[in-house]
Formats: sequence, structure tokens, C-alpha cells
Amino acid sequence: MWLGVAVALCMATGLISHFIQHPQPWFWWPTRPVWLYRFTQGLHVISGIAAIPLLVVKLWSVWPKLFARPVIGGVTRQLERLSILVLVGSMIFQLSTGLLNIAQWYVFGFFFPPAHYAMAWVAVGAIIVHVGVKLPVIRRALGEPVDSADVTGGGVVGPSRRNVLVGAAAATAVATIATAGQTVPWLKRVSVLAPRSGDGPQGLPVNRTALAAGVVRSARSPEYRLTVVGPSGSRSFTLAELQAMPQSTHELPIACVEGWSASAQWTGIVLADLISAVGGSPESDVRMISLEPPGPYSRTTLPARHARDSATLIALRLNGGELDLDHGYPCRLIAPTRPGVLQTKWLTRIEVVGA
Ligand code: HEM
Ligand SMILES: Nc1nc2c(c(=O)[nH]1)N[C@H]1C(S)=C(S)[C@@H](COP(=O)(O)O)O[C@H]1N2
Ligand SMILES: [Mo]
Repeated sequence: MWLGVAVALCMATGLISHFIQHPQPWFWWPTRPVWLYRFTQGLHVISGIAAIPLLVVKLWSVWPKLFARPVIGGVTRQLERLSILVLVGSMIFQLSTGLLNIAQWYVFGFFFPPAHYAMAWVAVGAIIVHVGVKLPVIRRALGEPVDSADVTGGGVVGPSRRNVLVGAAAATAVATIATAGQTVPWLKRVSVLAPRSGDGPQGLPVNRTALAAGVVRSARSPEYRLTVVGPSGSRSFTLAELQAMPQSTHELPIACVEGWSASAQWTGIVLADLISAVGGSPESDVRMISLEPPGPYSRTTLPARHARDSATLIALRLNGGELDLDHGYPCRLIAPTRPGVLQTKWLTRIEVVGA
């Protein structure tokens, strides 16, 4: 049951993350509370990690049945065994690729998000079929007291049901607490297995450094300009000109798709002010383009609802100091409730879409 709850949380939060990154006309994602994506994606990775010991215990508890004879049998039996194969295979795939991804150990040779997304539907479909087929067994088992020795009526072998449940709960708690600190600040000190400690310049982790992105020279160049393009034309700003504009400060989290997150104080120009300076309307989407050479992270389109929000900044400062080169100097996007991967660093061009 708890494995089912964990997978349901994974699917719901995973779909949210998917549709923020692949917007559909019917999908609505708010700008408040500012920590909403931090919460949903943190929950994704936390419930995903909790699912790992739960799946191990589940597999252990049915292990002999997976190899029961006859291996082939009639058509019904073949179908049932095939569905179990799909179920177990897709679950192991989801949990292992997810874990490897947050550990940034890209041993698999495919691009993670589309594979993990497709297999999510397979896994969830297989679970629904499986629960449907097993409903009578599930009902019966849930109706029994925990201490009843054996559901199938055979002899008692191995640990008691209660001990298995307590052991599973303890393993799940340890796995969760050991990793959740990358999302939950007060768990940071006990989260010994969290892939992200939170270390980095200005107290924030860095996914890709300026060196790795190939922007060290262009970001520091005296020729640097931020170009803003809208219906009434285009304007280019030097860093000094940007610094001379009215500034706002907001406390906003960076919430990476990989689950880690950290809150910080960002200071910069309200994006909506820049957009209105080039004649853009609050109904327009806005494209952000990085100095980084074209690639999956070098540009993003901000939906109008986020582009016009007063907390959406072109940040020049972080936690009271000038933005570190690795955090996006000279300037970067920071918007509420957006996945970290869409908070583009080292901006060079901002375009009102359709202008
Ligand atoms: C049965 C369990 C799981 C299901 C059903 C599931 C489902 C999903 C879905 C639907 C997405 C959205 C993919 C997209 O943006 O197209 C996603 C993203 C993600 N999942 Fe899972 N997931 C599961 C387990 C896990 C686990 C165990 C982890 C890590 C410990 C994990 C880590 C991630 C990460 C890092 C992303 C973000 C990918 C990106 O946007 O780059 N998932 N998941
Ligand atoms: N141009 C560019 N912007 C980027 C990235 C990148 O690789 N290139 N990485 C993104 C990701 S995945 C995250 S989580 C955040 C991290 O921001 P930080 O390095 O300031 O913590 O930046 C985002 N902005
Ligand atoms: Mo990220």
C-alpha cells in the first residue's frame, strides 16, 4: 500500500514537472506560493527514494512466486506472468534511472527525461492492472490483523508479518532522512547520502559552471550587452546601465529538477519593467537567451503569467553580493515556482515572443 502511495506521489509530481517543461494549453501553473515547484519536485525525489526500500521488500515478499512452476502454462497464465514482468521491469527502471540521475551518474546511454517519462506511464499502467487483478487478495489481506501468521494458509516461514512491516518502515525512514536534507533545510545535517550538500559560491550549489558552459570570456567581456527586443524596437544595456536601473529584492528558491533546492535573496530588475520599456504587453511570453552556445539549457521561454509577475527578476546580485560567475554573471533569470533548469544563467538577449 505504501509503495502504491509513493508511486502515486511520483506520478502526480512527475507530471507537474513534465507539463511545466512541455506546456500544454490546458495546463495552468501558478506563480505563488514561490516554493511550490520546490515542494512538488522535492516530494518527487523524496517519495521516489522512499519507494526503493519499499519495492525491495515487496519483491522479497513475493520472490518465490516469481519463479513458480509451470513457467509457461496456459494463455491466462502467460498473460499474467507477462504483466508481472512489465510491472517489475518498469518499476526497477524508474527507480534506478531516477536514482542514477540525481546522483549525476549518467551510465545509461539515453537522454533521461523522455525515457523516464514514457516508462512512468508503463509502470503506472502495469500497477493499475495488477491492483485490479489482485483486488480480492488485497481486500482479504487488509481485513486481517497484522499478526495473522500467513495469508495463504501454509506454514510460517521466515520473519513475522509485523517484523517485515516494521523493518520496511525503518528502512524507508532511513533512506528518506538520509537524502531529504537537500530539500528540507532542517534535515541537512543528518542527510549523509544527499547528493547535493548545498555547497557552492554564495551558499548555493552550481549545476553547470561558467567554465563548463564556455562563457567565462564572453561573460567578463567589456563588450557585454543585454539586448531586449520588443514590439517598439530593441534596446541594449551595459552592465553599468542595468545596475543603474531600479532594483527589487526577493527571497526565491532555486529548485533543480533533480530535487535539490535552496532559498536565496536575489536582487535585480523586475522583468516586467524591461518588457514594458520595449513596448511588450503583460500578455506576451518572453524568451531568454544565454551567452552559452546553443544547447538544451541555453534558452527558455517564460509564459506570460510568470513574465509579468513582480517577483520575476533579471538578477544582478545574490545574497547581498555581486552574482558569482557560476551563478550567471552578469545577469540571470530567477522566477518563482519554475524548475531550476529553466532559470537561465548568463543572459545576453531577452525577446518578447511574437514581437
Ligand atoms: C515509479 C516511480 C516514478 C515515477 C512514476 C516517476 C515519474 C516521473 C515523471 C512522469 C517525470 C517527468 C518527466 C518529464 O519531464 O518528461 C519524472 C521526472 C523526474 N524524476 Fe521521476 N518517477 C519515478 C521515480 C523517480 C525516482 C526514484 C527518482 C530519483 C530518486 C526520480 C527522479 C526524477 C527526476 C530527477 C526527474 C526530472 C527529470 C527532468 O526534468 O530532467 N523519479 N518522473
Ligand atoms: N545557461 C544556463 N543556465 C542554467 C543552466 C545551464 O546549464 N546553462 N543550468 C540550470 C540548472 S539545471 C539549474 S538547477 C540552475 C542552477 O542555478 P545555480 O547554478 O545558480 O545554482 O541553473 C539553470 N540555468
Ligand atoms: Mo537543475
